[in-house]
Amino acid sequence: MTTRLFSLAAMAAAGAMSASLPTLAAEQWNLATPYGDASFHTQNTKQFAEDVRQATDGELDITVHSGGSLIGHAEIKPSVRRGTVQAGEVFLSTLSNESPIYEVDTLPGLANSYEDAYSLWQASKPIITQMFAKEGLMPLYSVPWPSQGIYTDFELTDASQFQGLRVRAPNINTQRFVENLGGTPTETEESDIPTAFSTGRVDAMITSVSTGKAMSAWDYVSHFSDANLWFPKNIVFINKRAFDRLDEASQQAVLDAAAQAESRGWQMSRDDRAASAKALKEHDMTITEPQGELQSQLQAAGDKLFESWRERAGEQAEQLVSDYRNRQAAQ
Ligand code: PCA
Repeated sequence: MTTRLFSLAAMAAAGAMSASLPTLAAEQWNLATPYGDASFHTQNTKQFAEDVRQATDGELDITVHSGGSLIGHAEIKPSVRRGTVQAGEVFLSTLSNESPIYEVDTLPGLANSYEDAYSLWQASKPIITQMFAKEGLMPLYSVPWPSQGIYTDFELTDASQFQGLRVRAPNINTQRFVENLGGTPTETEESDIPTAFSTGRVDAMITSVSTGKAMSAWDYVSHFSDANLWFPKNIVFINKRAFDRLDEASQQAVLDAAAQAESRGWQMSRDDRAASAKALKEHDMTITEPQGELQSQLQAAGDKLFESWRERAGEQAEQLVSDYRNRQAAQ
């Protein structure tokens, strides 16, 4: 024991003399995300980690494990709660089975632009922060995907085309939406999309242009109906005990880098939306906006979803929506 203490002290002294040696106190964190390196979300989160490293002179070193390489999507939040990993990123609406509050960014007709989506996030942030805090978790930032649309291997012109169609959906409300249209929803992780199509498990999918591009949608489908359904978000969060263990300067570095990641991420989402739509067209995909009858059918399926949410959601959700409406009016 004495020897070990002595050698640690000696190493610390040597470290102090040579700036190139890492300090003994450097804290190592792991951050797990289901999304791959091609995703702008992952690029943003890696930049966040880099900013923290820079700001703390390497005292807090966050390794981002992308593409579900460390932990599967469903296990990320429980693992951060337990402290097995210090940080995680999830698709917020995958938590919808825990509370209807987590459904707010997958409700049709509520927020159909980045401005509205941002107001909705501001209105939901206090409640979501409270809910995370109850589990010993602390949200850092949240960034939207571009709005969701429908990929098919034919031109979608009428909701009757959903009959018998197996549609890949990434969360509960997208599944309900597909059911309301008469289709058969299948929950599939983003990374499993190519296999789901190539093995014939799905015929169509609902997602953004970003995921369409990242998963080479043109290999499986020919049309994207840009229905502008909603702007669902990812959320990056940490274990609160791990945060409390950091010294004050490192805590501040995390918070500052998180604020930057949030504003950078919203811009990245806009840019990626434009670049991805362009890539889909370059791969000969046809992009249309739903018109006439189809538009009203999608609207009706969306209204049904919204009404059923209102019934389930309760007072807290009513409050959230009214706060959102006030912010939207003040934009
Ligand atoms: N891409 C992810 C989440 C939403 C999106 O646009 C997915 O489809 O799984």
